[in-house]
Amino acid sequence: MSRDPHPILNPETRGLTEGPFSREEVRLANRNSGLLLEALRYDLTPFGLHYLLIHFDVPYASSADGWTLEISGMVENPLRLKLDDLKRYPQRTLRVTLECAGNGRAAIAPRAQSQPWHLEAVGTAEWTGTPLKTVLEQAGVNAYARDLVFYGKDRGFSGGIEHHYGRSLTPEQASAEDVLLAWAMNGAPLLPQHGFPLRLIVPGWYGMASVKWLDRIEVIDGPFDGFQQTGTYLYRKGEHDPGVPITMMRPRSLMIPPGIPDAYSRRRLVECGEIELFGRAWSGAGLPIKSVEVAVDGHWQLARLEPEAGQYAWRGWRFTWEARPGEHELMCRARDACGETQPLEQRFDYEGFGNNAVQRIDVTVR
Ligand SMILES: Nc1nc2c(c(=O)[nH]1)N[C@H]1C(S)=C(S)[C@@H](COP(=O)(O)O)O[C@H]1N2
Ligand SMILES: [Mo]
Repeated sequence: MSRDPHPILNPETRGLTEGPFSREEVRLANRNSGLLLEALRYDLTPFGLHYLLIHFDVPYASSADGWTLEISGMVENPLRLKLDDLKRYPQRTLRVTLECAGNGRAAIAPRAQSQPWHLEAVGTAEWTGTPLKTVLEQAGVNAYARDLVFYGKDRGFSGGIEHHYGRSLTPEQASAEDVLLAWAMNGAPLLPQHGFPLRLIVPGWYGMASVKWLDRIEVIDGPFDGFQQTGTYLYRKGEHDPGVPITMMRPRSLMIPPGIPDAYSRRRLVECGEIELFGRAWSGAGLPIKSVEVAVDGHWQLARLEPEAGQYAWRGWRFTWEARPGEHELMCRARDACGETQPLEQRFDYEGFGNNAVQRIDVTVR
């Protein structure tokens, strides 16, 4: 039997590629903007500089008035909450660094055909909302529940499967103190692209868990097998590897490229003398950063850490570099409280996930 060649229902399997970026990758890169690395300077990423990852289309919501969050399935009291109802629960504000699990994908060779991030899929914001736990207590989650599924209003196709963006957490993960139903970012209503009017924030996890445009929570008695849960966001060595689900962020540090750039190549020119390098470091699961090291031409030295700014927020670091004329390579790497550190070379992952290899910056000093 010949295969239906329909490009949406039976898409060509996306494989691995090398060399030039495809038209599709460039289009995705234009939709899903990244943090400008010089914006690592801000403790809180200003509006419009926080990275974006949007699988389908941003759903249109002109105001929060018509929005409801439905909690159904294995609960004693199914709930239908308007945003104003949610705002009557206790509120919390948490400073959280979010990073996309695909950050660094473009550096993996061969690379998965997807959003081609270099290093910039990160940002830090103060998210205000109601602890999910409080609302779940009111709904009364059944003791035999296995998964809570969080659905966004956005819908589309991936791998030939039509679905609303949906991700699950176990009852234990969902009732962690710091998981928020968030309606504000840096003190203002969410921007459309960040999930207006309501999103989940799951601190310490890679970004895919923090479901945007959240309008439905379904409590189910078995493991959720939706596409975004079991069809992707797995660490896999190859197409047929069943893989390991991706959860917490791996440690990473980034530095602001010093000096001035060439507009096209982004190569840096620095004046000789004392240069203050500045960057950020973070890890997952609320783990503190233990150290950041900087290497000039392969020679590693400790950077100075700024005070912590919250359990889930990136931490600033500084390093004074005595820049001498010539060509140099700068690197930085973070180590977290579990002793996990960043590898020098990216490890291979079939879909390009979890690449936390050290950042390398080539600099000319004159
Ligand atoms: N509903 C919905 N939620 C979503 C997504 C999405 O496409 N749809 N993208 C996820 C992914 S992969 C990431 S990395 C983060 C990005 O959040 P941001 O765009 O606010 O930075 O949102 C997550 N939540
Ligand atoms: Mo992501």
